[in-house]
Amino acid sequence: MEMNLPWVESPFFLKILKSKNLNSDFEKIAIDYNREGYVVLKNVFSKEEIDEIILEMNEKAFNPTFKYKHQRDERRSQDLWEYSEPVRKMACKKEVLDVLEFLYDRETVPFQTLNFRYGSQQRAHSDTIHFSSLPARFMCGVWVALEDITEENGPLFYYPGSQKSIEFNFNHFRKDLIDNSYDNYNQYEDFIEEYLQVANLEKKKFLAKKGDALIWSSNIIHGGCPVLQDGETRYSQVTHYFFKDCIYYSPMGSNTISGELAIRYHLKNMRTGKVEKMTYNGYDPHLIRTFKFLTVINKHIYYPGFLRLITDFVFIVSNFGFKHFFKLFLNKTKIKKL
Ligand SMILES: O=C(O)CCC(=O)C(=O)O
Ligand SMILES: [Fe+2]
Repeated sequence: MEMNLPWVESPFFLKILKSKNLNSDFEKIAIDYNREGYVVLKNVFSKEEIDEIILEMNEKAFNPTFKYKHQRDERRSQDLWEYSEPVRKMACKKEVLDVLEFLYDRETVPFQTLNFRYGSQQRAHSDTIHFSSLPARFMCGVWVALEDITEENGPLFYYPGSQKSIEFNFNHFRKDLIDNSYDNYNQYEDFIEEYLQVANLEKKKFLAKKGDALIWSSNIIHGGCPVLQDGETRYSQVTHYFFKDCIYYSPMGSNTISGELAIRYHLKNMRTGKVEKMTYNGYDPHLIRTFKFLTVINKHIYYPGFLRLITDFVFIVSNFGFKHFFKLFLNKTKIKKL
């Protein structure tokens, strides 16, 4: 039975596995991923590939005189791939993409890099709160050690099997109908912490060697351990991936009760450098913006084109300015669907 889920996350996983006639290596990868929610690829990146990236991180991401349009601080920089070919190449490494495409049976859409100089010390979370897809769970992360990871420098931690729980978001623990935003992210973190106290899951740490990678499924609970040695580095690169022919959204900014989603209209595929076209399994979605960035997907609301154009105009000009409106218009991007 095919479901709207990656086959490795399907309740019919074992049946599908049998029908695939895989060799024992691939079979093991699939079984581990299904059961544990992660797999480790040992020694996939060479010293040369890594040293080049560390140089780029120090010369660009963590150099305050280098002009940088994305989020960064002294610990972490987002989307360095837009400035660095070695970073982009790591994110698009064939050996890794082959495994991802095997696990998800769809082409990968690498869309975000995070380069860490120090341990994130991030509290436990699932990436599904930030990145989700329709159909669900077509998202994963790959964490690469750019130096040896020890107990001291804040290793990645994760809870094997936790990906099998539901995709928690605000409607699971908030009583009101408020639209979510990053302002209340800590309520989600508090919730996950309490959940872990009753969930009977084992905590593991990724004590990786330089060049090792860990693939984790969208819903596995993970985070960063405390850094025990002050000032000790933990050079690492994370890439977040979606997969083709999905609708991409962020539950964190969505109203998951009313089904109004914060759609990621401008998601750039780093393999092509272009904004990724969203479809639902290849079918064109009908996206209607309801309020600010929120969007519903349906087939029945009639919303005359000229009305949409007026409200889109007001919305885009007030949020991004005149220039952006014309840029969008001329590029024939999804202005009508915004
Ligand atoms: O590297 C870490 O410590 C955590 C990173 C993380 O949670 C992520 O990139 O999704
Ligand atoms: Fe994460």
